[in-house]
Amino acid sequence: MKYRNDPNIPPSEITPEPVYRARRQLMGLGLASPLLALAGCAGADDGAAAVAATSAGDSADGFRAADELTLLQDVTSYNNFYEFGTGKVDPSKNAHTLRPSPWSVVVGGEADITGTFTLEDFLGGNAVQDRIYRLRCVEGWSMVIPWQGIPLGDLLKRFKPNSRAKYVAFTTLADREQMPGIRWPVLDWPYREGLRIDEAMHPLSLIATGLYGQPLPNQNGAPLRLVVPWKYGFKSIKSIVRIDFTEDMPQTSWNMSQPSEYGFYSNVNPDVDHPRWSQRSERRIAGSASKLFAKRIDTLPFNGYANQVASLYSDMDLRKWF
Ligand SMILES: Nc1nc2c(c(=O)[nH]1)N[C@H]1C(S)=C(S)[C@@H](COP(=O)(O)O)O[C@H]1N2
Ligand SMILES: [Mo]
Repeated sequence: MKYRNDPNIPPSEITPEPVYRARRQLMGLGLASPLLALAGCAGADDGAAAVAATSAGDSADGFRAADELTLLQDVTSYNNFYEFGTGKVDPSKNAHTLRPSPWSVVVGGEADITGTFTLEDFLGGNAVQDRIYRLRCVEGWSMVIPWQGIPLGDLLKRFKPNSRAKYVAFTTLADREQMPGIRWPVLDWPYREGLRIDEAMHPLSLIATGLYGQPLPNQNGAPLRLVVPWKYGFKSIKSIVRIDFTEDMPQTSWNMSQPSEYGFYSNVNPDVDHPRWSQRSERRIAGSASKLFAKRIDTLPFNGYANQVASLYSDMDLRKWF
């Protein structure tokens, strides 16, 4: 596929701002207390006047967002991956110690087929697909990323989940040797996330193995990570080593850390403020504009994927089930 942006902007143009930002955030929040959950939520972005967001040009299935892409340089240097540090540039500096190959994935719980699978066996020869998804961090910034991957549902079906499988739980690697951030009790490691089974089976839910036509960079969750574009970014768990089908709603790291701030569903919802900041708008990091001056746009319900996913929640009060 053809990418609409030239990812080769000189590093000199993009480096200072994220460094500045990361420092500012760490200072502002008092790094002295790593237990304080700064995590996927290191303070809200506030900013300039709102302009309308649009999902008008998206493909009908939601697989290809029409929005301007985020530069590869920004996708790989402004990350949340707390296992490698809590600063935005920490994962790009530290994740070289992750060894994404060889890799295996444990599949367990309520399914006919369970066990430990090599990455190749887990992916099972499914054709890799191209997707362009918006990803909206709960902190108030967003990106538009061209992913390569396999629909999660296509992978899960092969393990034949049984009728008790109501949820799917995901676990990230937690290896002190490969992940320097694990020594800090910022979150209750390993990082855990979960989806309801119908959410997991939705065609938009993707297991990404690459971006911008290259293997997934370590800082973006090599060798395989979840991408659920209608939910806040923290649901998109990286470097997955374990998947369990469960009858009960699984525990998730952010919900365990701050249950009043992070619910299980975490659907992008401009009508439900985070307790510490508004979720009405977002800073869109896209194109060659400096991240510092990234334009502020309105946040859309379900991150602009309402046409595709709102029916999953038709009988739910989304203020209660945030
Ligand atoms: N294991 C793990 N997965 C994670 C995180 C993390 O800290 N650890 N951060 C989450 C958050 S808060 C966001 S916004 C996205 C960021 O993905 P990106 O860095 O590829 O843009 O990853 C999510 N997945
Ligand atoms: Mo996030």
